Amino acid sequence: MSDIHLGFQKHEALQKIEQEVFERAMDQCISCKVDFILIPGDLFHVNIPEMRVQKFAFAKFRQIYDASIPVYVVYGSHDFSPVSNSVIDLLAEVGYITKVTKATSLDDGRIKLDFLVDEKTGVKIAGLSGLKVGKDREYYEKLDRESLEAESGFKIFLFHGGISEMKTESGMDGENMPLSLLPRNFDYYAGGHMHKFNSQNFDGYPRIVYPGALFAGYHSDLEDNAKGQKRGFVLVEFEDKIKNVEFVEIQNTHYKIIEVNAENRMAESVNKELQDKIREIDPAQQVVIIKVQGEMTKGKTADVDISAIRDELNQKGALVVNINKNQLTSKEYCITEAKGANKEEIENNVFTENIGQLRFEQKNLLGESGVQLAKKLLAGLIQQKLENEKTADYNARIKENAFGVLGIDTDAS
Ligand SMILES: [Mn+2]
Repeated sequence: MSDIHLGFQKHEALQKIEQEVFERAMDQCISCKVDFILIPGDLFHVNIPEMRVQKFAFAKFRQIYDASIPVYVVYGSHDFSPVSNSVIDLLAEVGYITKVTKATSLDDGRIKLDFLVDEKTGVKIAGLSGLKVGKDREYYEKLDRESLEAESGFKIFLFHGGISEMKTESGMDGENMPLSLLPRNFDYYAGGHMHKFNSQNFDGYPRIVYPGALFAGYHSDLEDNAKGQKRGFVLVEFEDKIKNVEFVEIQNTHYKIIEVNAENRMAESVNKELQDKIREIDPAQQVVIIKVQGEMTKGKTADVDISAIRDELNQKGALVVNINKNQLTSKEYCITEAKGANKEEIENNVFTENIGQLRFEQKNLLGESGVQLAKKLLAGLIQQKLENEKTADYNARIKENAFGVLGIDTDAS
């Protein structure tokens, strides 16, 4: 299994699903009595996830360990740490999982990978972690392939990255590498990074398999789930050769998706369609995903009233309401390009040229005073989090800045 992304979810209801899906997948491995588990990266969403996540992960891996099931892991691009500063390394330190990558630099500059042998089955496993974008390729190009390819026996290669020949997910092409960079002649290639299940055979590469994300690791994964993308892991049966590769679905939750095309329409008619559509569904205990896209003829994108929709769905018991307006624009209000010799000038010009498109009753938000206010607000919002500053403290500080600039009394609310 791969791309579990533990710790990605921010919403409590989704955190619970993320945990349950992981636990059920692991429980199923225990009840199937698998010989071992392979995780080719992105087990965690970040290298050091919050304590809540570490707790349930350690508890589950302890059970896997007690069931005598080895877990072989490489870092993904998310849980990677160049200095072994990842919760992956803690799990490896206590012996619950085993890091596969055993690389040594040869005198000629090439990189030699050693095999690890699974005690019970004698399977030989080698692999490479996913690195930050672009670094992988360099690493693969330096690999001492001959020794990897010549090794006898049943061999598995773990890797984290996209393969151009297998492209199925749009928008990720730039990061993919050619298949030929992988060493040949392994019996099975356990791939991570691609979030949709994909299994293909190529000459010299008999089985390249991406199980895909176990639940969701990108925001778009939830949308894909809502559109019917199945999630789970891959169960592989082998003796001296692969006998069977089976996708095992793990259910996660129930979804409702509402899509509205706002192209050439006005905000009122988009709002009306949204309201009609949400009344057609029963959102109780569902993850509701609302996607509004296209270029409106009139009004601001903020006129598409999502807060009323969110309230109504929450009142009817929706588990989570996700609203995606990323691809919604308006002809009437679009940021015009502004030039300038420096940051100060560019900011000034952007605000001055765009503020004319706004219609507010409060006159101080318009004209020169509006520009000055916008600049002050930007200066207040642009501040970075301080070292060791807690997120809650940072959020409070930024809000205070903004309300201060706008002259809003926060105590009154
Ligand atoms: Mn991933």
